[in-house]
Amino acid sequence: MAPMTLYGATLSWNVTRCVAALEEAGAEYEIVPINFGTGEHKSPEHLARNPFGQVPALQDGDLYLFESRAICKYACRKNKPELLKVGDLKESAMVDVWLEVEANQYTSALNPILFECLIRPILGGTTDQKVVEENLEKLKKVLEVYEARLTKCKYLAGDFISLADLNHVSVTLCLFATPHASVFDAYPHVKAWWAGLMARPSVQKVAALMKPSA
Ligand code: GS8
Repeated sequence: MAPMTLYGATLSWNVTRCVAALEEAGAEYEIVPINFGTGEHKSPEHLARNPFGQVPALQDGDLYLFESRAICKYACRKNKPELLKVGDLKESAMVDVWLEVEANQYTSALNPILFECLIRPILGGTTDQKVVEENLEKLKKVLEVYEARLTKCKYLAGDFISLADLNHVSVTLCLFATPHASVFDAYPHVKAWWAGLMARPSVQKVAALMKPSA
């Protein structure tokens, strides 16, 4: 079977979110970088893959997908459905809950921090510390909920690894590239959960790809 193609540079945490899922699912895939510098993401070829002119996009034969979390779910359904607990009504519902929490609580607090600390300086601007501080406070409130949850079970959806955990990987690796990694220190169960994720070969692969020299 021909490998899938993931379009987008691995400096983007939306792209590496997909890499974590593809790796953990054991999917065959290749990565084709898209050059923002030349505006390739707005070219007709790429707009045919992602009509919003964004990365990532995935091609699998005649199927084209965009939206990183939809791509992640597809990789799991195709290659390792147990990462979604397909077939188990209650466990799959818990996976869905924590997939939503990742997108709407965790990453929505993290995104402005990552943008201010990692992207704004590349664009020639200066980090807005007020935005960072406000969102660190939001993140701490979210992490309190995670700490309580991870006191009861090993992973977010239960005592099993799922896509809900893996979807946290790319943005959390980025958080550790900012000066604010110590925000995790107050949450021992969150730290242990993260250490467990970091030990997985799939996550190691993502971490290696996100290093600028990779
Ligand atoms: C967001 C994609 C996105 O913002 C997803 O796939 O999860 N909800 C979508 N992609 C950015 C890359 S930065 O990580 C992008 O392509 N930006 C270029 C642009 O919007 O022009």
